[in-house]
Amino acid sequence: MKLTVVVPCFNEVERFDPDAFLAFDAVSADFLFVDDGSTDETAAVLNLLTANDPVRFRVLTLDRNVGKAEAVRRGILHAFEAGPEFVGFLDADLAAGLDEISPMLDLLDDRHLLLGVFGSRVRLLGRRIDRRLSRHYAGRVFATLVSMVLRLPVYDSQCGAKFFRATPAVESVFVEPFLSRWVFDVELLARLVRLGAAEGLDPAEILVEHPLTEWRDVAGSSLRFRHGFRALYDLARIRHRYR
Ligand SMILES: Nc1nc2c(ncn2[C@@H]2O[C@H](COP(=O)(O)OP(=O)(O)OP(=O)(O)O)[C@@H](O)[C@H]2O)c(=O)[nH]1
Ligand SMILES: [Mg+2]
Repeated sequence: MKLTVVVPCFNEVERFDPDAFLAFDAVSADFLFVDDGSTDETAAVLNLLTANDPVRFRVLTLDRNVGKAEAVRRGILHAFEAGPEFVGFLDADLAAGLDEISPMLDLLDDRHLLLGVFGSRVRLLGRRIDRRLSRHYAGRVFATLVSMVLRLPVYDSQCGAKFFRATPAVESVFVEPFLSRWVFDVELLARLVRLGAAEGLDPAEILVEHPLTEWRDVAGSSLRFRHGFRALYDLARIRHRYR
């Protein structure tokens, strides 16, 4: 397949929409669901998909809960084994819909130096970005801190829709476990920037943010207010590690 999309899934039976994945055929893509110890019926729902089409839908089951960051990392490394042209990850709640994949892949197709395309929740005219106001403003403050730490004009590092050119260099970015369970996206960015710098490339040549057409706040998020403090602490650790 051209693209493998890694979908981290933890206790997603309430929010998961198998029909959306079954109906998706905009690009030649397969999906690798990473289930690390869900205690609800998530595994059964995912097995329905793999039974329906074992080529397009695969499940990587991890025996215990390792968190989104590690689930995504393990999924991406597993996806590389099949030698796709592109890899990426997308949240299972489809807050960013499957329709966002095609335009992001087109960017990677058109611009050969690009290594990563990141979905971005920008409230622009003609786009529908529905976020609770509290999350929106907390997100703006966090994004400003991320830009300062990475010295990078990134608008939204945390959006759960990211796609990459499946090169050995990009694979190397996923080899080491991430420092943070919640803000691994920031560390991922720092690693990609470092990768580009090693090749004498400016971040803007290898990375691009793509404003999503639609993003909807899906209830049932595993993110809690208290994780905010941990996220700030992890941001300081990432600054220390990558500066
Ligand atoms: N495999 C795995 N996936 C996880 C884990 N925690 C969260 N996820 C997945 O990560 C994605 C995002 O989780 P959400 O709970 O929506 O949290 P969020 O998107 O960061 O927060 P919102 O912006 O409020 O939606 C979903 O696909 C979850 O299933 C985990 O421990 N293991
Ligand atoms: Mg979500």
